[in-house]
Amino acid sequence: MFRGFEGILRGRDPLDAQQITQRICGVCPISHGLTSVQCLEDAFGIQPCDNGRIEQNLILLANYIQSHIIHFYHLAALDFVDITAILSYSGKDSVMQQLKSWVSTCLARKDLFPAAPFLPRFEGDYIADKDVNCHLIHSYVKAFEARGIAHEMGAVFGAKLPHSTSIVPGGCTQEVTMERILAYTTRLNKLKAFCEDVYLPDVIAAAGIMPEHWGTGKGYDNFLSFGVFRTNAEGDKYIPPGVVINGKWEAFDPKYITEQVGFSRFSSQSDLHPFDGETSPAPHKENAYSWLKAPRYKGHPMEVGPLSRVMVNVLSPEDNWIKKAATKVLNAHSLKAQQLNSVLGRHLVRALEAIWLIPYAYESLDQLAIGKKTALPLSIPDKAQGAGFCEAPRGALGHWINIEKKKIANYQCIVPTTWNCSPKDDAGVIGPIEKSLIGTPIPDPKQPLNSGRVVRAFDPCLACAVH
Ligand code: NFE
Repeated sequence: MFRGFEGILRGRDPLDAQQITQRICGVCPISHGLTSVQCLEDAFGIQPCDNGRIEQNLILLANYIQSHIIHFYHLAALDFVDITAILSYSGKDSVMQQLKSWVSTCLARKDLFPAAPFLPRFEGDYIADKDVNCHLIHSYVKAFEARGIAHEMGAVFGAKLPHSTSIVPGGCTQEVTMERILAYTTRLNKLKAFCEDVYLPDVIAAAGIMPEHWGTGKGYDNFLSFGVFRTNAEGDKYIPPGVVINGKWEAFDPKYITEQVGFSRFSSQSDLHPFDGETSPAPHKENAYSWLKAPRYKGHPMEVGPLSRVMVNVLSPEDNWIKKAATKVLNAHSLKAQQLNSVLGRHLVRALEAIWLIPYAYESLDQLAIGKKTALPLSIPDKAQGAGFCEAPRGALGHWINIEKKKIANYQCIVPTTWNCSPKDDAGVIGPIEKSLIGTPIPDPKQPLNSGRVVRAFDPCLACAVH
């Protein structure tokens, strides 16, 4: 659904931007808030103080873990898990028993189908083993609790979640106290256990049962990452940025980003850099088939997301911790880096990222300075331009602002799913998910289960993509 956030922002106080853009989505609001704040910091000519920067990272990190868990269990797992296997559940867990009764009601009452979250579904080659299914359904239920813990953890420094009220250009308004550090740490301990003992083993178990999906969903060999988690005032990032085009690494330069609208429902001029971007909806435009613009880097469609964050670092000429960690996992599972460009590869690197970020969270908590300032004074310039580059859980997120007379004159967001779900560009070149669908085996065209598996492995969010 087109909402027109860019239009909503025009004419407003620049400080409203990080509150309004967080409303683009309830799943990744922190990424929008932080990208907006970085965009404003760039326009205001300020850098966050250390405490504020670390708090921002910790809020985002909590949102990453929440988002990765929701994706695997609540958005994608039922592409693999046979939910009807719960009918054979004979254990005592009360939530599992309730679920069993609901699924059995859904099967008996066909008239309830449109309202049910689990059925109807495409029929096909779900996991056959009933015990494995029941184990994964149990994890599905536990994952709700884990997501709740992650939201609480983000709210420690974010003041509330989903939509944080504490993030500001230059830092964060939550003071650093021992109570807050402990509140975050106790929740992090629980999430560490969930990610290590449940999430990653479940992904590996599902992959072991359906190894054919190492070979489905291959996209372009084009990967883009803006890098994320600022480690200092110089702009270094814990997950470094990078670009891979046709398998070849290069450094990221924001000047190469444009958006094309040849097949998009916009009458705006095509191929504009976001500083000059326009958002003029044209619902009835001939040949247009999407509310998404087609973002391009040097004219190429680019995949974004956890896989891109890994690939730009694995293929980087620089040594870095991601390359080391990824190589270790690839060797342990006898996999080649190219095999990650697949349905299972996208699920695996997402789960790995959740685990890899946990030691960084502990390290960041240690760096907080109790009682020291968390934000800086700021003033809004009469006229300025700024850009913010961050990584949302689903990939590269950029915001661009033009300020005139202390108000927002233009604001543009290019969002991860806009990259991944991009329609054709002006030259008719298809987007990354379109590309990854080609060649997908669909044994029964009436039950295109595999197409759902390919698309959902990217973790698309259309609310974000269209905004
Ligand atoms: Ni609505 Fe989002 C993430 C952003 S996806 S979830 O992650 O930004 O386009």
